[in-house]
Parts: sequence; structure tokens; C-alpha cells
Amino acid sequence: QRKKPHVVVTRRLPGAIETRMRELFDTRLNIDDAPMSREALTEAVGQADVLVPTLTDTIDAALIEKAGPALRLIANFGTGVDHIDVEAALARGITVTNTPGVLTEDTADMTMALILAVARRIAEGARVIPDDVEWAGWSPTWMLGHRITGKRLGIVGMGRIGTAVARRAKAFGLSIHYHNRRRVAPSLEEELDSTYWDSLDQMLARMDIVSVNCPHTPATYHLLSARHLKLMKPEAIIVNTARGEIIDEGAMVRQIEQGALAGAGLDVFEHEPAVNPRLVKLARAGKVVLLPHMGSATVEGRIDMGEKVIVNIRTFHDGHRPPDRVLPSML
Ligand code: 8YV
Repeated sequence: QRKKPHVVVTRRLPGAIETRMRELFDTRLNIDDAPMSREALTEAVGQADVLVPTLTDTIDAALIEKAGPALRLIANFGTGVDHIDVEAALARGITVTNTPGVLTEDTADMTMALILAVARRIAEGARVIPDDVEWAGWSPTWMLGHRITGKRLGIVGMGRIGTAVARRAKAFGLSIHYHNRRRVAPSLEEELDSTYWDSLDQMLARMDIVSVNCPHTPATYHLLSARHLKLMKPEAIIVNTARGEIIDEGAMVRQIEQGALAGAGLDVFEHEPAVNPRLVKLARAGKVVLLPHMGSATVEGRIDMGEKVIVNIRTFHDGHRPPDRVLPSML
């Protein structure tokens, strides 16, 4: 019988996944649920056959340099791989896999939740009773938000998650617009009744709501730059469940403070886990809704992600192509 691969997992995972990993592999778990130190990560890549990182680990070229000869696979627990220097890994013959597909619906749900939370002031309203804010009772003019039915939603990045957002949004009566590197299949465009915008500038200028659903890559860093944000309507809102770095966050904050944008719903931040104090102030003022990176945080989703990691490791160890390889064309 072949030796079990030595697998290092950088964070605590659901119990059922940890148990299964211990049965199948020679698994080392990080028992404190905190990101591993740089030293511990360096030691891990020096010894492991397989590393299972998460988005809180920086797997840069310098770390990959320190990889031992055994390290052949980085099986990321998560879909986004912007914390991994994939090119450096591939250059050393290390395969990288991720967990796409299983967090699509949950992330799309959270995107809709943020759209509704900002437009209908849900976060603000939900604080009134528990915080004992003086509430004189219903009034015709109190807590008025904005209707989303009939509004235009512009999706930046029409991949799996963008499409799942579009399906939901269509059911909410929004009209669907999107900008993507490539146009989607005509059948999907037809199903969504969607409009493709080759020009991001032109799309942004016309949308009521913009949702960011693309991966963070060198090409999408600050894709929504200060110049782009200025093209948006002052009554428009932005929702981001992808990665903070895709928006020039400082510029977005200024626009909201100046009333040049109505608000934002953010699950991710440019300098996560640090959050710009000006955003916190805007949240207190009811202009933005801030969530602590919860887009894919469901019990079911985390188990599905863990199962995908296991399948990727097993397939790779059995000498086959793992299903979720990250390819240079995706970067
Ligand atoms: C995960 C995410 O929680 O999958 C992603 O890209 O951002 C999150 O939903 C995270 O990646 C876990 O590593």
C-alpha cells in the first residue's frame, strides 16, 4: 500500500472534514484557529506533500521558494486564489487547486442580501429595537428605503457567482446588465434577458446597482478605479462579495461621503481584516452595510468545500488530474 500523503491544513475546518482527512491522509492540523505564522508556514511547505491553505495565508513566491521537494500540491480551501502566487507554484511544478462551484449559491444569496440591506435599510432598521432607539411607532415617512423592482443591476464578472446573482435578481424584477471579459452563451443571455456591455464605463454610468462578482487578479485590481466610480449615478449603490482590492476603496469612501454615490454593501475589504474607520462611520450613518467576509459562510458550504479539497488531494495522489486545477488562463 502506498504511503499516505503528508497534508498540512492551516486552519480549523469542520469536524467531519478534519476527521475524514485524518483517516485518509497523514494530516497535520493547526489546532489554534488562527492564521499560521510565517515560520510555521515555512516549516509546513518545507515538509508537506500537500498544503491546504485558506485566504488568510500568504503563499507568495518567497514562501514557494522554500518549498521542499515533496510539496507537489497546494489544495486551497476556497475559490479565490489571490493569496497564492500561482505562477510561482506552477513554475516549480506545484499543482494548485481550489473549490469552485460549491459556494456559488451561498455567495449569490449574500449578494442579494446586501442589495436588499442597503436599498431597504435592513441593517439600520434591525438595530432600532435591540438598541432601544426611541421608536414612536410607525410613520408614513420613517425608514424609507428605495424600491429595487424595476431597477438596473450591473454585474461585473459573469462567471458562476455572477450568473447565480443574475438569476436571483431577475426574479426580484431587476433588469440584468453585465460586463465580462467574454460574452456569455446566447442561451444564458436569453434566459436572463440580460444586456452585455463591452464597455465597463458605459455600463457603470447607467446602473442603479453594481455588483462585483469577478475574481481578484492583476487585471482586476482597482478595476473600479476612482475614475470609474465617478461615472456612476449619485443614487447608485455598489455591492461587493468578491474581493476588496477590485474597488479603489478610498475613492469609493470619498464618493459616498460626498453624496456622489448613495451607498455600498461590502462583505470584503481592501485591507482585510482591517476596515477603514471612515467606512465604519458611514455604516453608523446608515450609508453602508459591512459584513465580515461571510459570503460563503454556511455549514453546508464549508463541508462541501472540505469535500472538494479531499477529492482534489485523493485524485492527485492517485496520479490523476485533480478536478479543480487552477490554470494560468484563469489568472
Ligand atoms: C472562503 C472566499 O471563505 O472562496 C473564497 O474565495 O472568499 C471565501 O468564501 C475563503 O476563501 C476560505 O479560504
